Amino acid sequence: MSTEAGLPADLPRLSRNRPAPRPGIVHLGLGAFFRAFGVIYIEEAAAHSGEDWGIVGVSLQSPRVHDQLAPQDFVYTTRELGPEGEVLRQVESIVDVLVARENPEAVLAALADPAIRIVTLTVTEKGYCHDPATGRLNLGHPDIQHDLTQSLPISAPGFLVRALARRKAAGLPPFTVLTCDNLPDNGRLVRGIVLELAEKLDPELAAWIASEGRFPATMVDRIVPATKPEDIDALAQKTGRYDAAPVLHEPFRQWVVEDDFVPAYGSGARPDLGAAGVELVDNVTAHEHMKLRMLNGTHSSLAYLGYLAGYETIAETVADPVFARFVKDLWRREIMPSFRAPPGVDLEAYADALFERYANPGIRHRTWQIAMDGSQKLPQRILGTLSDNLTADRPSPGLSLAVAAWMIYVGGTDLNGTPIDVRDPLAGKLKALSDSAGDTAGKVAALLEVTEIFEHRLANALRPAVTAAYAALHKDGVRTSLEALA
Ligand code: CS2
Repeated sequence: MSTEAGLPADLPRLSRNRPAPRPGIVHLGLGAFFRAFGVIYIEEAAAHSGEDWGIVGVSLQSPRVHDQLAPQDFVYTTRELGPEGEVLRQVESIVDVLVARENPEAVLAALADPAIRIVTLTVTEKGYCHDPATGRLNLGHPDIQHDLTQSLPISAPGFLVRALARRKAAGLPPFTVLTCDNLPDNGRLVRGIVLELAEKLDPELAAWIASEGRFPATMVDRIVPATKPEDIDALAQKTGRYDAAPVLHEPFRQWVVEDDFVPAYGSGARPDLGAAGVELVDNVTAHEHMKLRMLNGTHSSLAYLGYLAGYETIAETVADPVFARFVKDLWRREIMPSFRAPPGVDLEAYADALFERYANPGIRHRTWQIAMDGSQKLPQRILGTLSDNLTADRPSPGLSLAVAAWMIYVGGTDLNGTPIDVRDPLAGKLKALSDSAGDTAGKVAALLEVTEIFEHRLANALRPAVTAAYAALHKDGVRTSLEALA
């Protein structure tokens, strides 16, 4: 057997250099992002204080990451890709990986372990089973329906609530719930979802969580493209050791965390995150707004428009001067005026740095990857800005074009008539709505009526500009439509 590049598959696997740390954190949703971000910060913080902060990773559905990491003692390589070269590092803080679908009881037992003080989450926007337009738990969601009646859950909110119930019954303090997903007011959002579910199951439990639980909000930032088979082979070739699950990332990182952890644990409530460069603040809202609107808002805009223009990655997209101009104008004219910068942050410099990060040729971040789950992303990335611009009477032609590009994208066919592989929890519904209307105005109107995404007032106000943008994209193509904005 050999790998794709013809390397012998019996190359030595990675293994631990030091004893595994005692666990203090369970992480739900062990994807590439957290392994290239939170795990590194936590490992640095633990190294600084000399404490053990091992992490038990949980994959909610797929056994893949378990199967990749188990034969290599759960250690893996991170590959930092900068414009001037790369830095490799071996990360050793994950001590076990559990697969919730296969063994939900093991996950609950881990979450109820007295040694666990924090549960971090990266379950993506859709993993919270909420309604993106309102931020409330979607009680009609099939996973929530399941978790309301069965004691072994399948959803992330279900695991949190059932595990908190076990801790309460055992007389233990709750764990701090530290969400690391790109959602607005993410701490308050997850708190609301957990309380809503707990209330349905046991109002006393809900009251206990409300008074004892802590749900600090966070702003997380690092660009982490998906690892491809060729990346695995290239790394093995370089190091002579086989790592089945390396992660790639850009040099930049920023983690801003509200310093509000469960007080019952005293100084053991969290790792010394500040020593690793995490910004511990009282309120993260300003940072969150900035990041979601400036980075994720333009990422999604570039993803839909770039994909429709035939570009595979963000770096390729912004290498086109028409797109470079578009994204810079989007920041300065439509996004920056829509919110208040966090104290001490120069937004012009922030935008310049973002552009450099997008242009990093080492990071092949696919437009298709970012385009995923748009129904869950649009409200906090683009629609909030549009809504604030409306209130202020500020035009938003670039963001309207981005919404129109998303509508064409979820219609399932690109501008050349080629089918698009749309990944979105609402994909079926969105395509059916688009197909049901005969013309541009009808398609735009039908999609604006999806109340999970668009508020009524905003939908009405957006209709003329988005209809015109949709028609222009079809008639003139993406680049000409962008040039017309300049
Ligand atoms: C991206 C984010 O995939 C996406 O939707 O916009 O993952 C983005 O790369 C990160 O939020 C950067 O911090």
